[in-house]
Amino acid sequence: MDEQVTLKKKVDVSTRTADPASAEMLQQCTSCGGEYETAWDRYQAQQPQCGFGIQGICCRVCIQGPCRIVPKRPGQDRGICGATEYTIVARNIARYVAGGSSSHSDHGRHVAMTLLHMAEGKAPDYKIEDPAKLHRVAKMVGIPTDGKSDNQLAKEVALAALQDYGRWEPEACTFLTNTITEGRKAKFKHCNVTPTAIDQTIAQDLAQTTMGMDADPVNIVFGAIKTSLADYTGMHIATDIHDILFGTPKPVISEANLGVIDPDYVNIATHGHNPTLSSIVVDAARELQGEAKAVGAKGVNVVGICCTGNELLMREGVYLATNTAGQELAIMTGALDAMIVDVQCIAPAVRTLSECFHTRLITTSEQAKIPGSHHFDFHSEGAMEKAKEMVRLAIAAYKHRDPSKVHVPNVRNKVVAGWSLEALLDVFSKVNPEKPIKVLTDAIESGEIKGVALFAGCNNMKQPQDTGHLSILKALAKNDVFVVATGCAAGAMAKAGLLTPAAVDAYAGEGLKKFLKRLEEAAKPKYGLPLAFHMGSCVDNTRASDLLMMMADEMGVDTPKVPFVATAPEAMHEKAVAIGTWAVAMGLPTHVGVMPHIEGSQLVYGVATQIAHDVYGGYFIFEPDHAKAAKALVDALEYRSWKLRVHRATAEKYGTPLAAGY
Ligand code: NFS
Ligand code: SF4
Repeated sequence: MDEQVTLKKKVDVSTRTADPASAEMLQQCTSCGGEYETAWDRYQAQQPQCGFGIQGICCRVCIQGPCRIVPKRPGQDRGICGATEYTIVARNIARYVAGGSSSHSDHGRHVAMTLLHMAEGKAPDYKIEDPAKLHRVAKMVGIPTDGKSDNQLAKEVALAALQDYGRWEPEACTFLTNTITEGRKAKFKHCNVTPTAIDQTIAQDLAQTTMGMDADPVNIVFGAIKTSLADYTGMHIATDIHDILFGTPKPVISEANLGVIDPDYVNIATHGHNPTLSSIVVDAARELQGEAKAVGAKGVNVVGICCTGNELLMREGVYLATNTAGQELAIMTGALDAMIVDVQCIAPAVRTLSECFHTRLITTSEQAKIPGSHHFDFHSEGAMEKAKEMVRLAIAAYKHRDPSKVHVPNVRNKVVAGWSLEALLDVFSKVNPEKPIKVLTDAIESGEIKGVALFAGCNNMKQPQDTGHLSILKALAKNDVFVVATGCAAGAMAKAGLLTPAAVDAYAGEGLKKFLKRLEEAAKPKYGLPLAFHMGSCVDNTRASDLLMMMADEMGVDTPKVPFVATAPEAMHEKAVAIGTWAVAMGLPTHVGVMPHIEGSQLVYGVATQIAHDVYGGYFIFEPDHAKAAKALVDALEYRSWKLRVHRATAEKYGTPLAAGY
C-alpha cells in the first residue's frame, strides 16, 4: 500500500493531460507500479532532447554528416559541404512539408482510386452516397455533367483527381485553382508556387533539398510553399471524394471520451485516417451483431480514434474514444478487443501495449505494418469480406478478456458534430436564403463577432494533452470568435464536452452567444449549435479553407484581409507543418503552440513570421504560452477588422474601389 502511494506520487498527471479520462488511466498506470509504459514515460526518458535537433541545425541529408552547426564558432558554423545554418534549417523544414504532403496526398490518391474502382464495377462494396456532391465536384473541376450517368461522372471525377497527381503538362492542379480566390490564384502564379502535379512537386522538393542543391533559404521556403499547396490539393481531393462515397456530413449527435468503450460489448477501435476501411468496418460490425451476442456480449461497439474516428463521428455518429495522445490509454482500459488501424499517426507502441492485454492489433495497409500484429491486406476489392474477418477476430478475442484488468473511466461527453461547410451554410441559409455566407460576414463587419478561428492539429507530448486546445478555445470564445475545428483539436474539444450548446452558455462571450442564439432561433437545428463547429478530420481543413474563400469573395477582398486565423496549439506531425504552411500561403495568421525546429536560423524564422506576411499576407505566430497565443490571435482578428473598416470608409468617401493591399 505504502509503495503504491509513493509510486502514485511520482508523477503529477496534471502535467501530462487536461483530460480527466486520460488522467484516470495514467493514474491507474502509475499506481500499478509502472507496469504499462506510455508515450509520456518515453518522453520523459528522452530528456534532454538534442539541442541541435530542436533548433533544426543538424543536417543529415548526406552521409558525410550528421553535421551540427555551432553558430559563430569558426569551422563549425558550417557543415562539411559548407552549408550554413539557414540552408540547413530551411531544408529540414521543407522536408517536413514534403513528408506531410506525401501523407495527405497518398490518402487522397487512395480514395480517388477507390472511386475509380467503384465506377468500373471493381469495388462493389462502395457506392455513390452523395450524387449531389458528385455533381458539384464535377462542375468545380470543369467536367460537363449533362446527360451523364452518375457512374460515368464518378469515373471522370476520379480521373480528374488522378490527373492532379501525375499531370506532365504545365497546367495548374485543378483541385487547387478551382477552390481558391482569384487573388490567391494570381498570387501563387506570380510567386511561381502553383503546383502542376502533386507527386512531381513533392519529388522536386526532395530533389531541391538534397546535398549540393539549393542553398538559398528563401528559394527553399518557396519550394516548401509550393509543396504545401500540393498538400492542400491532395487534402481537397480526399475530402471531396469522401463526401461522394460516404456522404457529406450533416449535424449529428454522439458521445466522446474513453467512457464510450463499453465492457458489455465487443469493442473495436478503428484508428488512423482513411474512411475507406473504417466505414466498411462499421457496416461489417452492424451485420455481425448476432455473432457477438452468441459469445455473450450485448453486440459490437465500434469506437474511433484520431481522424478516422472523426470521419466516422461526422457521418455515422460513431463514438469518438480519444485523440492521438490517448491511443495507448484506450488499450489500457482492458476492454478493447481489437484495434484496427490503417495509416498515419499510429504509434508503434500500441503493439507492445496490446501484448499486456487480449487486444488484437490489426494492421491493414501494405504501407503501415507493425511487426507482431495481425495483418489483413485491405483493398477496395473484397472490402466487406476482409472487414468481417477483422470483426470476427475481435469477437473471438472478447472471450479472452481478463475481467480483472478492465478499467474504463466513467467519462463520456455529448458532442454535436457533422459540420461540413454545406451543413454550416444550411444553418446560415435559414437567416439569409439568398446569401447564406453573408450571415457570417455581416456579423463580423458589425462587430458582433470578431472573426473566425480554425483549430487544427494534434497532441504533442511537449504539452499536457489538450490543454492548448481547450484553454485557447475558451479564451477565443469569450472574445466572441466563431470557432471551427478539425482533427485532434476537435477531438480534444469533443472529449471535454465543449462541442455542445451547453458550452455556449458556459463559455461564449455576449456577441458570440447572441450570434449563435439568433442562428438557433432561425434554423432550429435538431441538436442545437455547439460552441465550436467540428468540421472533420485533418484533410477536412480544406472545408475551413473553402469557408475562408467564400468569406473573401463575399467581403470583396482577398484572403489576407479576412478576419480569419488558424491555430495548431499542439502540433506534432509533419502533416501539421504542411497544413500550417499552406494556411500561411492562403493568407492566415497561423499560430503554432509547439516550437517547430526553426530557431537555429534567425533568417528562416524571420521569413516564417514576417517576410511571409509581406508576400502572402499570412504569417506564423510561434507561441507556447496559451494566454499569449490567444491574445495574439484576437489581436490579429481585431487588426484585420479595423483595417477593413478603414479601407471601406476610404473607398466610400472617395468613390474608389476597396484597397486590395494588405
Ligand atoms: Ni492530423 Fe489526424 Fe491527430 Fe495530428 Fe494525427 S490524427 S491527420 S496529424 S495527430 S491531428
Ligand atoms: Fe553535412 Fe553538407 Fe552533408 Fe548536410 S549535406 S550532412 S551539411 S556535408
